Amino acid sequence: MSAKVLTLGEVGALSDRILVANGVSAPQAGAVTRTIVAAERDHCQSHGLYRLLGYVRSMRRNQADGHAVPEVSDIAPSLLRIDAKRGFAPLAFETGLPLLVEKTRRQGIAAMAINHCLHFSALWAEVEPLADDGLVALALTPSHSWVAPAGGRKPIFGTNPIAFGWPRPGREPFVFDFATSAVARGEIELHRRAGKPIPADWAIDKDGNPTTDAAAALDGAMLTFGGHKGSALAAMVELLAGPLIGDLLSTESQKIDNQVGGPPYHGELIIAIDPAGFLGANVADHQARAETLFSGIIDQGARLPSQRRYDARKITATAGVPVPSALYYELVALI
Ligand code: NDP
Ligand code: PYC
Repeated sequence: MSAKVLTLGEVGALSDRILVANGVSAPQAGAVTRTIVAAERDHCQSHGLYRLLGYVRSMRRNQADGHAVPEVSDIAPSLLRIDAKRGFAPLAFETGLPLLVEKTRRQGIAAMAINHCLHFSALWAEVEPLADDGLVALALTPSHSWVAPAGGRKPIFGTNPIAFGWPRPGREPFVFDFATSAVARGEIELHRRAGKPIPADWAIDKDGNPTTDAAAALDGAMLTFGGHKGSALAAMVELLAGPLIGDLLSTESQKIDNQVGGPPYHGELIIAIDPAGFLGANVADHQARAETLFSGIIDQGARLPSQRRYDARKITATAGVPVPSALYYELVALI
């Protein structure tokens, strides 16, 4: 597959131009572009430039409000709500972040609900800044109903990611972030675009049979990771980032999308914890104990989640990123 190499600056400029040309305001476009550049920088292509195709579809079909200005509500000492007003999630997140951090430092724990947002990004981009700031963080969001429950064959859950961040003084935080489906849907879509087969345990076709055909998988139902365990976690994400915060389930988001293939429209829950809340002056001692856990993992040849991303960013800063030519020209045609 031929590819065009872009610098990260060129990735950002292309993303901004496409969004603005399709009616997205500069603040909304800037925030989306920051997540797209970060994803390409970290070799997370399933949430990089390719997502612009869906963002633009949602603009052209009037699903997203590209000029939405997120509204912050300070609803309790430990709670805040951001109404994204049908705008994209990244600007809503950036708008609420300072107050979330302030409340967490004051109360020891705080939660931010983002409502009415279109969410198409990777969640590590949200827990990493919190962990960089010394806080423990958890983020959850449902998506569109693409995933069958363990023991069933009909899609009901979203791909429902869970992201967790733990601060590590003087170094990159411990962060993991994965879908509760066997894989993110974006990964199956990239396999379809590249004409590549998928592993047989990612999805079933519309007749309920295991499939290695990416298009048949997208037409059928994705599977949860770890069978009933992933299924229960997917349900938890639906509940915590849906009914608990007064927002939609993945089935409801799917209905609103009405086959457009745009970003899920729903809510997100972000919880932040200040280690000093429990530990007071003893934070450093206990963080040192956490480091022995990480050493115990690494010393036996295993790696920490996110290490691949952190390594990638050292390379892409100078080498740039390869973008499949077909995708590049499809994107340029959107301007
Ligand atoms: P992956 O299976 O690619 O990776 C999941 C996590 O596991 C990452 O933190 C990864 O770190 C880590 N990991 C992978 N291999 C290893 C290993 N051998 N040892 C230790 N850690 C490892 O993720 P998914 O396909 O499930 O999800 C991809 C992205 O899709 C996520 O960022 C998620 O937020 C996003 N997504 C977003 C949705 C939304 O609604 N907004 C919906 C669903 C998914 P590393 O990155 O360093 O490899
Ligand atoms: O890849 O499953 C996915 C996804 C859904 C919303 C954003 N990413």
